[in-house]
Amino acid sequence: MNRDAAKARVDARIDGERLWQSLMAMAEIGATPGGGSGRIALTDSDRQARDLFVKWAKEAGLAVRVDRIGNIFARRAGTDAKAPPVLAGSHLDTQPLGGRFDGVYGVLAALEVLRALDDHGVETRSPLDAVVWTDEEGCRFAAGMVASGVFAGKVALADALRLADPDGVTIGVALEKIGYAGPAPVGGVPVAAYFEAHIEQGPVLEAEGKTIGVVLGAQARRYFRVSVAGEEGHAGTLPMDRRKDALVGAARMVVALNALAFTFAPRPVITVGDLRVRPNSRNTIPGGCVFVIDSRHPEDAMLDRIEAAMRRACGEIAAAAGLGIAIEDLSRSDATRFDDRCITTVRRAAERLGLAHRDIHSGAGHDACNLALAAPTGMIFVPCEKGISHNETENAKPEDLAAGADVLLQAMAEWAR
Ligand code: HGY
Ligand code: MN
Ligand code: MN
Repeated sequence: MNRDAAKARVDARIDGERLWQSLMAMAEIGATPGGGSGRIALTDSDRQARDLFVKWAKEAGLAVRVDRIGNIFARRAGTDAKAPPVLAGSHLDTQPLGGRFDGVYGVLAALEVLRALDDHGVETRSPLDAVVWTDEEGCRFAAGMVASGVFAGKVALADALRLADPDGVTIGVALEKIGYAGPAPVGGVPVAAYFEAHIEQGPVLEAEGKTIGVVLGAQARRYFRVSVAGEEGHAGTLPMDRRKDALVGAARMVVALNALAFTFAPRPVITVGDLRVRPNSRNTIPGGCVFVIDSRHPEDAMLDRIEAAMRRACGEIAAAAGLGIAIEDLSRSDATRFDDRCITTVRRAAERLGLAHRDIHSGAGHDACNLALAAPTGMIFVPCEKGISHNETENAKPEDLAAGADVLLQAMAEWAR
């Protein structure tokens, strides 16, 4: 290791056992039968996870504050209270049948870094914040990464608070209900840098035997809500040729969207995972069907073409079946390129720690994609078993999780000194 590298390295290591234990304790909240986690945003299990994080943060002597969209910031003071903070975090909410590491790893790795810096008596000039972003997954309120979007100035707070779940409960009401409608303004403050540690949620690092992914950026993503209107009718009496069956129309659209993905190169990913039928009764012909399209591609321009093709395909199917159709833009995130200085910080930290690493792009979206709009941002990936995620069997090795947290410690300390 050269002298500069040795000088640059902060002499502190995280406690891997404490990190692992905190992950396993958090995984007991909203544990699912298949061994995963189910903590939908702003439900009681999300509240319990938040409460546990706040308890640990206070026990670690951190100052905790909550902003108006429920983002939680646990602060370790620096020597200069006025210096812009270095932030690190992720999300505690999960998919309905999610894993024990997606999001929660980045939150608890950030907390572990602050604990370890205390253990080793390391001072930083800037304050350090471990952050929990509200509702990253967007399963319930459909936008996804909405709270980090407000923090980064991409989404208006009022619009975010008005987002409603299928039962009409808004984010604002749900935040009040779980006691996390905080007083602090959302964002609008200078941030020195943001880092997010996350499992890769893909197979590359494990396949190549690499411990650290130096994340260069993330692909573009667009969500659309498609509402198909037909006519309710009696399943037993209405002849087949006189029906306006909204579910049959929607099903044809889902199949067409899937086929569309194979007609572009490089291929996008197009998914319909959320589909609701009205009135959802076995002996009533569906009069309405609403589904969400999740479409992603590395290039924005290609996603423009893919969006036009998707709108055309759905429109033609609706017209041919005499169905009404409305396609609403739910949320979009352009292709993200992280800050070159943060990318170098992560790469050098991996090298200093002697960890096998490689540059990588993220197929998944992250709160870091929003933070990148407001501050120098970088991400650290660690392998997960067979690349599986958004699945109860999601798994990762304690030693890889610890290595990622050590890289996070070096990265945060470098930007905070
Ligand atoms: O959907 C995503 O990319 C993220 O995992 N929420
Ligand atoms: Mn995630
Ligand atoms: Mn996720």
